[in-house]
Amino acid sequence: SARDSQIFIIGCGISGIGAAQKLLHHGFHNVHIIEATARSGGRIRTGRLGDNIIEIGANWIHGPSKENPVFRLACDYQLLDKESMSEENQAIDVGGHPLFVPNWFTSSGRKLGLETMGPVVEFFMKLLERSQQFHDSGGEPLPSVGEFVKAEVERLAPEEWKEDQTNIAVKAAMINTLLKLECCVSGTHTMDDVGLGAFGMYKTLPGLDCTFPGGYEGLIDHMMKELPKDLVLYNKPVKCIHWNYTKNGPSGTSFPVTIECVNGETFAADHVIVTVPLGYLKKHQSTFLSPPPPLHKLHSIQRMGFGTNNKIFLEFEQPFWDEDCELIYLVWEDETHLADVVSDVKMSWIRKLVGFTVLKPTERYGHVLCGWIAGRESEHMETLSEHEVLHSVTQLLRIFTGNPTLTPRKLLRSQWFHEPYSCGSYTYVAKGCSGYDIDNLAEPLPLKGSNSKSLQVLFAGEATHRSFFSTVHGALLSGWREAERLASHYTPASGSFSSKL
Ligand code: 6YU
Repeated sequence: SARDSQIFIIGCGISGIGAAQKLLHHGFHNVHIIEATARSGGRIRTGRLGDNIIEIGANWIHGPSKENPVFRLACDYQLLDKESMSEENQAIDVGGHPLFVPNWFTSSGRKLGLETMGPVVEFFMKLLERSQQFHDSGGEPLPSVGEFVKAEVERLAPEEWKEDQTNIAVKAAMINTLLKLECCVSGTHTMDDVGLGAFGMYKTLPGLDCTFPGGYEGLIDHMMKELPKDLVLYNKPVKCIHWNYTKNGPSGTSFPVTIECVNGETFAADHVIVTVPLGYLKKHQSTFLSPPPPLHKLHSIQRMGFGTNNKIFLEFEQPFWDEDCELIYLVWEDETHLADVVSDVKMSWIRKLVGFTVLKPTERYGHVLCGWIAGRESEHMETLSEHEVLHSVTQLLRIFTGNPTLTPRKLLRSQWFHEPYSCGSYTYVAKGCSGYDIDNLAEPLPLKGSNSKSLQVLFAGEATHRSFFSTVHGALLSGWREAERLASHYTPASGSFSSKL
């Protein structure tokens, strides 16, 4: 029967796991996941710094409320604390920018107050909100978010900062800090690479972002427990997917797809769901699919953005931040020119480190900070030894706090760009791209209307979700979507049948 078809999913991240879960639910029983590494979870990865649980990859449930499938699963598995599940928490809607209690430190060792910096943050947030509105209205005046925000700051700041002339230079420098923070949020080198027209495509859900007290990977563990033990083939990087290719199977059946692994093993399939990260597809675009995908799909793979955002965790004996502080901003007072990239990556990469989130609650974590750094500066940081990174961060903090003996106890950083099966952190909609590029990424092969057997290669993963790209819930929904696509391929909707009568 149709349910006997051989289905392989490439990648055991949350999108691959989600696809497997739904296919089994629909009664397909020849389902396997082929995973390059020795573990499940992909970019969801929980680690340890001393006794502390830390998130090396995904951090928050963005928009934890009923509509978010990751939130629903986390509630079902009882992985969240009471406060995160409360109705109040679900109802808070901050449009994707949680209002962390901030501390501002500057490169002259000053600590600035809310009266100076609060209005700068508000001013910047308004510009970001306006950047999102071109998606509905079109007619964007500039190609990128970075160019738009910078032009608007130049135009409006004199008026905006007219009343309070003190700290004008530091306010301008603060805009650079906020731009660098947006680079981390979008996972890009510079906001000049993020398309203005498509910026508003990303949708936020209500709910105040929350974390998993026991680690994000607990979600993966629970999902994996519901799948058959031998479903995943680990340590088998796939080298090439040969499609439109007929191989005779054991009982005279023929399969349109053959999966070739790096170790030479092959698997014959009716359908393959590809969930590898966009960064991986970009890097291996000329070899991963044979024949190569049609040009419009290839172009979208090339044009869409996939950048690096890394974390640097630090543990301290004592906090140098306020007790209620949730986010530490670093402001370089000498950066008077509007820019979110450094001029010399090797020498000054550390300037891209925008600041730190404080791991809470303190009773659980002690005094641990998570530093954020995006872009090519972040990719360079990955090439340095842990010792070199610790040295640079220590020097930086001594300057910004004015405390010449401040010394972090421990350090751990992520290296997403050099992870061979991620090749970066997550997707953004690059300059010149639109929702059509995401549709092209998601479009199955062969294309509709071809004479070959359909739905040979399907595409899921974070990058293929039009409004929730770059998130865990986007990835999960994309896996479910491709499983449903296969299920409805074999079960023509009864509705459409009766409507013909
Ligand atoms: C979220 C968050 N979060 C921080 C950091 C990172 C990410 N995300 P996977 O890669 O998981 O799986 C693919 C598998 O394929 C993998 O196991 C590979 O080993 C395997 N594979 C590859 N090649 C193969 C081959 N050849 N053969 C076989 N197997 C192969 N998301 O919701 N909250 O806080 C963060 C964050 C540092 C790196 C995140 C966050 C992104 C998610 O982690 C990610 O989307 C999913 O885990 C991907 O799952 P998957 O299955 O698709 O791939 C306005 C506007 C702007 C828009 N952006 C704003 C949104 C903010 C985004 N937030 C991110 C922020 C953080 C901090």
